[in-house]
Amino acid sequence: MPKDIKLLVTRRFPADVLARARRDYTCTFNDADDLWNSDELIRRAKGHDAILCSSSNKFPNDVIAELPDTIRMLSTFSVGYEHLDLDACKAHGIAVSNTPDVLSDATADMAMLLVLTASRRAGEAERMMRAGAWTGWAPTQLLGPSLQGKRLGILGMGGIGRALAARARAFGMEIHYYNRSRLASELELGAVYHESAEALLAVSNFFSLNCPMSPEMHHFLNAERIEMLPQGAVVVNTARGGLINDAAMIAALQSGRLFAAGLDVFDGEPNFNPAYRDLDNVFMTPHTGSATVETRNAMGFKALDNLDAFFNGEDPPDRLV
Ligand code: 8YV
Repeated sequence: MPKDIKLLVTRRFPADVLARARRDYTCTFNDADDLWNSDELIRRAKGHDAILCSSSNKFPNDVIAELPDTIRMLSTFSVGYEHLDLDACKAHGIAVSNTPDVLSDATADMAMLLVLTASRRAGEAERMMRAGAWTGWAPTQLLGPSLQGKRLGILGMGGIGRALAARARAFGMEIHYYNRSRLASELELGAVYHESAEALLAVSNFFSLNCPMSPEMHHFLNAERIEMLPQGAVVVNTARGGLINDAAMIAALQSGRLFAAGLDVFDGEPNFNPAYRDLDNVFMTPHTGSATVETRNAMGFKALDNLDAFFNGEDPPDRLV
């Protein structure tokens, strides 16, 4: 690897990832792990050939346009790439790659965790224990719906959706899905395909968002679509917060139209609608779907593999542009 390639590393990624980056590139690191704004990103990019970033770094059209001409590649440490304007990158001759597949299992684990914690009221239970408010076992204490025999609707049957399906099958759930295209039967494994997202909503006792974020999907789960879900459904989101209209979701959780929600991602995160904090039937985690040691290392190594390929004159395996 040409050590003279200058790489800007925007976040403090896991130590083994940084060590490999340091070994192979001339790096500028962000030891404080500050979240640089657009102006800082542009300023710090000067004198570099490539950027290793995360989805917390936003590269819309105007930022891409202001990047120095020396930048030839953006490698994002994420499967999602809605934070990068791909058209603008293409127009400016900047290659882009992401890190698919390696985080599917960890993210599906988190989705399953949210299915369980939301339906079995784990947040409420834990708060009760910590508050010393448990007065003893009771026959109807903290009851929630069983998973067995229930329909889990998965919106987006890519790697994460399929990994969630495998887990949910083991819990006795019936898998339903909507995807842009129907899967081959060896990938479908008996899951029931629906012709539209709306048809999927209508059968989903449990509904999991596992699709990419795009302008068309902004606030997909709005009041109208929540009404399509069966009464008392449970919603989980490990994809992107912007897929949900929070006001509609909060109203449905307050009224009991939805039984519960499990949320790992939030519109405008790290800020989020404070009304969620007052809802007992919401279980929340801070965007930690891929947060296992092995997964975060694998994401970093994949991001570096893509950079290595590009600067060796090969096509990056996960090239988006
Ligand atoms: C990351 C994610 O933790 O990969 C993604 O798209 O949302 C998460 O796995 C985060 O985005 C890191 O950039």
